Amino acid sequence: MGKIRFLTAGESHGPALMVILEGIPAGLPLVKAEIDRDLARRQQGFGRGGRMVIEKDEVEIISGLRRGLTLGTPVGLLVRNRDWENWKEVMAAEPGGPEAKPVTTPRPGHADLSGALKFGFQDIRNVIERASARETAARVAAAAIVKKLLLTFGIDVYSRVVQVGAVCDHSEFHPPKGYEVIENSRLRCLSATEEAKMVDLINQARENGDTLGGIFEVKSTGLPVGLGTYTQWDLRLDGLLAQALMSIPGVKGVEIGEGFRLASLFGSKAHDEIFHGPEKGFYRKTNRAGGLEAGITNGQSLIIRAAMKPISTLGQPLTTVDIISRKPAAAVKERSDVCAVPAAGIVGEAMAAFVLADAFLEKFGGDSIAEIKSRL
Ligand code: EPS
Repeated sequence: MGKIRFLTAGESHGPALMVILEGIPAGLPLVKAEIDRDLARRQQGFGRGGRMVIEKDEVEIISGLRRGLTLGTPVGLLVRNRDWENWKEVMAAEPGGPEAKPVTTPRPGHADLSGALKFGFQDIRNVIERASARETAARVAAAAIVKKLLLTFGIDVYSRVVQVGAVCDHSEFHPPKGYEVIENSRLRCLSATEEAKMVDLINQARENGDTLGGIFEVKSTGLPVGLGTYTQWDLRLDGLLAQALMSIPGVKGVEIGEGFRLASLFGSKAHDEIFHGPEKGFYRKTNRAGGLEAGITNGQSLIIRAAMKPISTLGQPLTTVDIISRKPAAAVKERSDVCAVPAAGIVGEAMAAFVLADAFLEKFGGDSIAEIKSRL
């Protein structure tokens, strides 16, 4: 990504998360409430744990904005961790103070063991804190600005949950129809019937000290033809989107359009035939490609699905080995979520938006919103 760049910092139980976002043109209208709205959306979803009762994420805008308009300068954002109050000693930056009990029993599936071995830590707390999905709050804060930029040019990016455990919602989704249902759903799910089954499954997992994963979908509408390119491997938009989505904690698979299902079809059933009409110009009647052909947007809606594995902190811990004694042990039992697929969907919106905005600015970019409008 060359036009839009961002870096986050912050530990899960440190004082705050921060992010610096670069590449936003001058003159984009923005208010804090627009960022807070997405922060709140990320915190929701049936299956979240005790931490979300403590936090009420809210952004502090440090730079890049003046009187409701972006300045074209780096945007600095801060999201404070309320839980910091309870972790001040354990997470103190200064040396001294009472020693916290080290975490020594790595959770299978988490960064714990590989992280401790990689950095030579004797306390897995040093890994947990930054590997935590808490970091995604900073991404979502920055992406709220990027999404506003895209929306200014008619591009919308929106997520929903289509699977929790083995319960699937097969309902058809044509944005923006259904937004209200999804926003009001406990699991960001379009089908109330499937949502109820998913809730039951999450309750069952919670009772058993177990966790669940699932699949979320990100759809983007209003994309112009020609974002991304086939000319180099690292410029293909499908590859960039897959990387961005795979960077979300817990995500183990990403597909575009019909994705893996296409592999089982004959070519005659797999592709989207092309038509032309006086009003529509070139058009297709199907969208199995999910809006991308050869790494270029084709004017259809972009459809991405990402599979999230079950959360690796289990109430009934799995077997592991203590990194100090090297004896068998039960994995550490941190307070955690049972299912966080709806939250991951909001992070999915964020990551897709970064890539799409970058490609959009690559093609139509300028220093100000007015300049981009004239180019578009
Ligand atoms: C997380 C563990 C839990 C989650 C956290 C991700 O936090 P804690 O250890 O404080 O209970 O709540 O997610 C968030 C804090 C968040 O904002 O999404 C983990 O280990 O990844």
